[in-house]
Amino acid sequence: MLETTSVHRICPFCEACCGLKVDIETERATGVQRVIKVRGDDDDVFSKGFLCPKAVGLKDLHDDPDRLRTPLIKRDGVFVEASWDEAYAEIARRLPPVIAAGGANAVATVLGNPVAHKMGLMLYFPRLARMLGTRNMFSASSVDQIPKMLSCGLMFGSWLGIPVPDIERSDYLLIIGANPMVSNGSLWTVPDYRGKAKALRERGGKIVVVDPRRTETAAAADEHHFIRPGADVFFLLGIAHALFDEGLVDLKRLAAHVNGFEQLQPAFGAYSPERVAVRCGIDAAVMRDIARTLAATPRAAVYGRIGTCTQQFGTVASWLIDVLNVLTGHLDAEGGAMFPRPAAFGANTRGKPGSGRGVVTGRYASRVSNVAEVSGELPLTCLAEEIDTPGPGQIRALIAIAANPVLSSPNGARLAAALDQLDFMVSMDIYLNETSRHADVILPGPSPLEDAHYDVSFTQFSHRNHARYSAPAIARPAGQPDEWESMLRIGAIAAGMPADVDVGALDDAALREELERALGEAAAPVLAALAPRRGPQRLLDLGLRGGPYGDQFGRQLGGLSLAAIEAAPSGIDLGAMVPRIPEALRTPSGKIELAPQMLLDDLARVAAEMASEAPDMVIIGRRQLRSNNSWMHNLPALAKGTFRCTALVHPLDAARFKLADGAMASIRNGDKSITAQVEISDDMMPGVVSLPHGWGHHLPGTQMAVAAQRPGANLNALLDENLRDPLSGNAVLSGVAVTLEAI
Ligand SMILES: Nc1nc2c(c(=O)[nH]1)N[C@H]1C(S)=C(S)[C@@H](COP(=O)(O)OP(=O)(O)OC[C@H]3O[C@@H](n4cnc5c(=O)[nH]c(N)nc54)[C@H](O)[C@@H]3O)O[C@H]1N2
Ligand SMILES: Nc1nc2c(c(=O)[nH]1)N[C@H]1C(S)=C(S)[C@@H](COP(=O)(O)OP(=O)(O)OC[C@H]3O[C@@H](n4cnc5c(=O)[nH]c(N)nc54)[C@H](O)[C@@H]3O)O[C@H]1N2
Ligand code: SF4
Ligand SMILES: [Mo]
Repeated sequence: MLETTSVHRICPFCEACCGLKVDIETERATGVQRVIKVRGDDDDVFSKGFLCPKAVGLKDLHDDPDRLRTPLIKRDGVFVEASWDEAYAEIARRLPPVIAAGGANAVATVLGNPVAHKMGLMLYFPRLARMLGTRNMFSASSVDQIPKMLSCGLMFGSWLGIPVPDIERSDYLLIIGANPMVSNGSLWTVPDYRGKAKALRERGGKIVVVDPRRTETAAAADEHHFIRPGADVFFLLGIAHALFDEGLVDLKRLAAHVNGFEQLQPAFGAYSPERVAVRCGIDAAVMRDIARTLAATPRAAVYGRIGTCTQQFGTVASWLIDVLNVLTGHLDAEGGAMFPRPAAFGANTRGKPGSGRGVVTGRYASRVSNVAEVSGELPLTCLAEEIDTPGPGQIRALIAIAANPVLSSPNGARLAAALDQLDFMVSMDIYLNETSRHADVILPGPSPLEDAHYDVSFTQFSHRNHARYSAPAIARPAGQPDEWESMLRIGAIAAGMPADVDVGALDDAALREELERALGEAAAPVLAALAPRRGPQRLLDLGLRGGPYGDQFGRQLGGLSLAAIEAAPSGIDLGAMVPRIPEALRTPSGKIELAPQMLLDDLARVAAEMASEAPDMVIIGRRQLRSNNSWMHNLPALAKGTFRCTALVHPLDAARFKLADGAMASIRNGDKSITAQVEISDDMMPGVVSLPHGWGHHLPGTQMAVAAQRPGANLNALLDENLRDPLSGNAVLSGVAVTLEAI
């Protein structure tokens, strides 16, 4: 007898967080379950049935024979399958001696992108970090969004209090260095960007895209302007200058809530549109027109993403984007760039409303290159040197959690060699891939369908407020622990406890202690109200009930709780974003800091760059609809079809470098070179080549049979790990000079 059920699932693959319906067939007699079909959930209050081609990958991922289902231990250089007890015992045998010899900082952690998509990993990593007590914490944030976190932290007071375009009520969007048509939004959770952009244009609104490539987003916009990679600061300064110059500045309601306004005009004085035009490659008239339209449109927003972050002026560019939103009165206004109000775990819904401690950087620095800590982490690009440079404080063990930095960060070859020098490495990963092959122990998490989910991260960036929960859809194999349990166990082992410690009891004790510290006497009834839930569900229930829409443990009738969202499988809509300033601010002054000193100071570097010659040919990255960073190339439904890891070049560049469409070319940056297939395209700005990242699956010792068939070229193998935005420490991934040669 077969039974078919259909369950709601929040897609864990990208930031759009679409609600899906997964049809599952269960064989009554044996209990064996199969995924039959994945489709959009039309009833989902947030995504309303939208899904992209990657969603079907959920079935392929669940079924993938290469997906690890058992821990692996490396014995004499070869991975062998092991029981969970054996794997933890191996960690207990090898991790504590590293700490005993080198201290807490001898162990490093590195977190990858899927951590943000997993409730258990996201909620429990802080516990692991506390038990390890190391300063050597690294993550994909520093090859991604940390410049935006820093600029928003300085301006608004919390690392993750980041405004997002209110697209459904906006009439003008300026999109810089982002391709939401493909990425489905980032630091902006916006399922079906395409449909929302179409609606915006149909109501008479306008979308302008600024990108060195005529992207899918640009093709569906009203205007597209090529920009020289890395030159966004000049373009943004040009617009800001025009706003002052033409008397268009109007802060509206925000005028009462800003500090530093008078410092802006003098700081921007040298950057008239006419002066920066050549440097950024955009006509002065275009910048002036954008300034006027922004000022004249009551509902408008400026948004930037990867292209504006992963460059040498990432933090300043990210700052200037929000400066433009403030100067035109569009920050925190309907149809502008607004602050979501998440139901739980919001960076700017906790603590006292209206002011806070703000953010600081550089509380410590990296050992080798003396690079400042930002948001409690060091740049991922410093990881290799911290491992391969001997001396006190050297990293000797690594815990990698859902991370593939050998492919996803610059100069992975150096990092790969460094990983082999470690005394011990654990990878919590579902594949034996380019990074986990270096581990001594690999702990595989459950398939996403076997895991519960709530968007801890992305409700903070959602264009509309909502709360949704997915219970596990499929029963997991016997003995498969949750990832949060594995993290707690590793932490306990590092803290000197035995490998078979009762992690449930540890979790109970940690929560009790935290609540007692925060609530004193009132902790006991709260704990009682949360019972019998445990683990992430208990933290989620606590977050929801104490959150801005919560039932406040009975004091707010009809308020949210986990039980309430469990009872609404397609989610609960919490309405459009609402103005939140000053309440959302967590700066010490209780004001928006428009002119943080660190950012003003960095304008000196901008001034110096203004005079420098632009390179003849530079490389940038791109994303693709059927791929997600480095790890979805093993899923047959996504990997099939046209080969996508191509180097896009403009016909003029193809002609001068004698490159033929479909032929191979060598791309070189100093002593680093890769070979990639050329695709000639007039969507490119002349002088710029675009290659997606996350490819290069030809490395030995991995177990990803489908990906290995068409490995592609690794963009990051060309890039220099020492090129960073000095303020945020973020890697420079865009606008790097290269030479091209036909093979
Ligand atoms: N040149 C260039 N480089 C880039 C970028 C770029 O634009 N250009 N983009 C950067 C960005 S934005 C990011 S976010 C980073 C991403 O950098 P990473 O996070 O290092 O890379 P991913 O490819 O996302 O790798 C995720 C890893 O998690 C594993 N995984 C997947 N699901 C699970 C799970 O449920 N549990 C566990 N434990 N593991 C899981 C995968 O097998 C894979 O090993 O790459 C960055 N690198
Ligand atoms: N399908 C798919 N979706 C994804 C991912 C994926 O790999 N595939 N990855 C997810 C992740 S981890 C993230 S962080 C998000 C990223 O989301 P987005 O930022 O929207 O994605 P990208 O396609 O990297 O867009 C960056 C754009 O910047 C442009 N660019 C490059 N250099 C410059 C520059 O100097 N200036 C300007 N103005 N533009 C420049 C590139 O041409 C590109 O179009 O996407 C997420 N969603
Ligand atoms: S856009 Fe695609 S990958 Fe992203 S959440 Fe939606 S279905 Fe999943
Ligand atoms: Mo990312």
